[in-house]
Amino acid sequence: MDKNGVCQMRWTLKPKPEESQINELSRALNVEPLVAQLLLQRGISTYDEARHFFRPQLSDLHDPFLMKDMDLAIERIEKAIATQENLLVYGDYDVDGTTSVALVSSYLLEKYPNVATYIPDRYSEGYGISYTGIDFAADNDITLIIALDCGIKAVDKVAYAKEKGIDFIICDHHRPSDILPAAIAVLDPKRSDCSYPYEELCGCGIGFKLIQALELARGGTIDAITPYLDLVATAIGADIVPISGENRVLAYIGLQVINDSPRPGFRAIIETLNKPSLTITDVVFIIAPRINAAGRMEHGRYAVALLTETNLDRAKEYAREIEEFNKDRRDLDREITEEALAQIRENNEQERYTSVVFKETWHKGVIGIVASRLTESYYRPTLVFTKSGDKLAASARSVKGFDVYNALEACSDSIEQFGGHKYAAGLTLLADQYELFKSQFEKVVSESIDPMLLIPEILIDAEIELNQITPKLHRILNQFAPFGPGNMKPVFFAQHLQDSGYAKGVGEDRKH
Ligand SMILES: [Mn+2]
Repeated sequence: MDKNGVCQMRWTLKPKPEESQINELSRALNVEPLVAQLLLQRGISTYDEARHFFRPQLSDLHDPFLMKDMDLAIERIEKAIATQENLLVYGDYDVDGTTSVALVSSYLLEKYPNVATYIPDRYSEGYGISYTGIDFAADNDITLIIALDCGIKAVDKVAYAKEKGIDFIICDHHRPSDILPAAIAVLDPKRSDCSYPYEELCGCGIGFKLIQALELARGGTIDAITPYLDLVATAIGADIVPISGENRVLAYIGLQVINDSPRPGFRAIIETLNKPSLTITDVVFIIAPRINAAGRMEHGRYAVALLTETNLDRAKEYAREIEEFNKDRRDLDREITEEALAQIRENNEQERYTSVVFKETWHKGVIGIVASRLTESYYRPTLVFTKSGDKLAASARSVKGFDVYNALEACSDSIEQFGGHKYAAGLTLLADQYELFKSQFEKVVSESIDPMLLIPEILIDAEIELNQITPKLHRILNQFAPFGPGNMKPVFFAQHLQDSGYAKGVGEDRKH
């Protein structure tokens, strides 16, 4: 933001495809060249690809048995059911994890009663498979754990479970390391030896492939499991995976389920909204934060309870509970963001390359959200610290094009532990290292970042003449939905326009 409070933006025009390609596709589809251009920019270059894009159908989904180890997973689950074993469906506390657990556990419960669920505690157990969770399984005579949205790196934990006579089936979409856990089956399309045709499924998407395989192996059809796609669409939106290929089909049909016949847990939330229908953006900004709030403020099992409830009245009670968690989360998030912005101003740190803020009392469940909010005011790599036990813990967020994980690695002598990826990471350090880390991180970023990356970018699909904007164009652009990574809402620009004097700010604070 400049001193007048105006946000500077960097305009980038996407490369335009070859004119000949545009004309060819435009003729093949009988659409305007502009529409053909947008399709080509989204990787759609033939009539057939366009047909799949505009009319996603369940029959477009891939055979689940193309996934490496799927046969082993199905065989083990069927054996567990046949011999009356106790099963545990285990998943992470975020939206992808809790929707996965809701999906797989409620499907299995349709067929077989001895199925329990487990979500680790965000604060005492942390992300992924925990020893506490395995001990819980052992104490309850559970002999098979199906782990969802986590587990691909849990080599030691899976070995520990094995010692206790517990088998694992892992359904994960995170990138594996060289050694896979010694599970009965490891379903992960990112495995180098897995030839599944689509790599970008989320955890809940893999859970869906698992139940699709179970259903097919039992002689059923896809129709039997279509009602579960409301969960999958929600996870796809919340986990920010590309909405391309198979994910587009799952999200498209899943949104129809959300709007036409949502499960009671979703209905309970939607009924409070006053919206005729939900888009994927609504799902991301309305449903997902509520489901996440359970794990942040209290415990992820509240989310699973809401998502698996079959009685609407009880679902409404759960939804009210979750609404309270979400309200608390929002209040904290607003309060802490204000305190953090004040800290930056008081320390005169407006002109730095990084935002690094800390207060002992900030709630650990919202520091990641606050870090994202701070980048809206100061667009630069950001860390928000709070106290965690006898150490400090932080959530890091980056700006587009800058690898914050690498930057943290360069400061590793003042950090105790860190993990994450290019745009978001978490770390812990000793309290007496904070000031050292803060200056190191500023130095590393100031020396390595391309200053251009500190100006937010608007990515523009195409130049347009105002007379090209017609109801017909609007209609066809609507058919590009659902939008998301890999298929963002088209952005156009027009040149030589001037303000005729009637422009005015709109919205709550006239900010837009
Ligand atoms: Mn996930």
